[in-house]
Amino acid sequence: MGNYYQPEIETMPVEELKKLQSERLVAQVKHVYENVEFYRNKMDAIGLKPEDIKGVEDLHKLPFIEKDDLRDQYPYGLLAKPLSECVRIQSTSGTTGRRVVAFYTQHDIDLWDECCARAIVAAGGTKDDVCHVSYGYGLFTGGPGLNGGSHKVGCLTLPMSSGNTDRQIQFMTDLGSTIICCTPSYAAYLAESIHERGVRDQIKLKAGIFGAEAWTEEMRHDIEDKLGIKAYDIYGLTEISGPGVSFECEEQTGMHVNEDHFIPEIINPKTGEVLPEGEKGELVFTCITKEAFPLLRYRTRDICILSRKKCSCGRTHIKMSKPLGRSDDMLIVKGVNVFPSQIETVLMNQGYPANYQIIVDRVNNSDTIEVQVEMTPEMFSDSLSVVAAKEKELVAGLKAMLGIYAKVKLVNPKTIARSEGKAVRVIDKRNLYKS
Ligand code: DLL
Repeated sequence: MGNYYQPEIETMPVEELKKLQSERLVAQVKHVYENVEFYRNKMDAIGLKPEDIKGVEDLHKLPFIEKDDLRDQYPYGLLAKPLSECVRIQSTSGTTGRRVVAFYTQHDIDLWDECCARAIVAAGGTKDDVCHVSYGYGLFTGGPGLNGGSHKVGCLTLPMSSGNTDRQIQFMTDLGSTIICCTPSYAAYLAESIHERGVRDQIKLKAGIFGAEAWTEEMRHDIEDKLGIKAYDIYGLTEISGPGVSFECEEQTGMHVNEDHFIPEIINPKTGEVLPEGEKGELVFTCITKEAFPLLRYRTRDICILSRKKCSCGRTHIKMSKPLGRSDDMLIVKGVNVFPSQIETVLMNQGYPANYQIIVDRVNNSDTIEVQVEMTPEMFSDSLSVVAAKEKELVAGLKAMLGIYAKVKLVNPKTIARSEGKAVRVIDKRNLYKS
């Protein structure tokens, strides 16, 4: 049996949990129908009344909501509470065209913090721990979420944010950090840096809480060995609240979804049909406790499997597998969500042809992205320094669009392989998703 932050909820018998979900779902549907025109219109369009939703068994009757809906309703269209009751926004990283802004009341923040506290306690955290949070702070949900969870548990919280590895390691050794929260790629980089500096014996870490991007079991073992810790996965997305939508327990065989707040479903991404437990498909979430920004049947585009197999930790909440892929073309590079279409927009705006390739790799545990673009025949005749200047211009354009550095390589006309079917735009050499 494990440690729980809220044992009565985390180990609640499944029948009771379903009852709780049903009550909360009914109230939530009423809340959004009354307060959000978007939901009212969507439900009216299919003749669905709030009273038609009597419990979780009726969930499938509700229409889906997708990222495009969020974009269309930006910024205030999905708010279900007056702005005067909202205390915070968080947003997805980097992207201008596809920015998602999520709103929180104080109650929403409290519940989110509790979800993260559950993850920290599941990783062995107590008030005696020193919790080192190296997720980014700011609009990104990683830092604020784990920070809030750490406070709830009563750990001494180090709000490090990302970057400045020397300072990270110094605080870690001086203050005796015992739990580290960051992306798995940064954890691997930190592990390497700690070894390089020869300070491994001064590190007191016992656990890591890693998420926000895909990572493999091999990477888990590597980080665990190098740092002498147990590495736990944590999942979440800005739209649904942030980290802590689900988290791993000591069994390390999937992440328990905080089902008292989020109802997960798996659907066939092509037909929208709900699939039975154990089948692979797109993960959909319904928020049943959020006040300000409650999404119902939100399509995450993450491909997963759900399982209610009994877990040795004693938690009854359903487990989701690590995401096994995406049903759209979104890439996560250095923790930033990148859509190939954004890159194409920048290229087109600067007069390049649609012959390009995006190559993503991981070098020394850090993601790299290179965009190879064909020059037009006119550009080709230019001198080397002109080409270099053009590359620089594209790098700046991409930085403005994506928020990260992408290397640019201009190549000769007609050198990028043409395809007879769908163009292969993205080559991801990281092989992060395994099925
Ligand atoms: O990445 C929230 C988060 C912060 C989760 C810190 C965990 C730790 P977004 O930036 O909105 O939010 O990105 C959400 O990231 O749909 C997944 O595709 C991916 N993702 C998140 N966690 C994992 C994970 C945060 N553990 C998107 N494994 C999601 C694989 C993950 N992919």
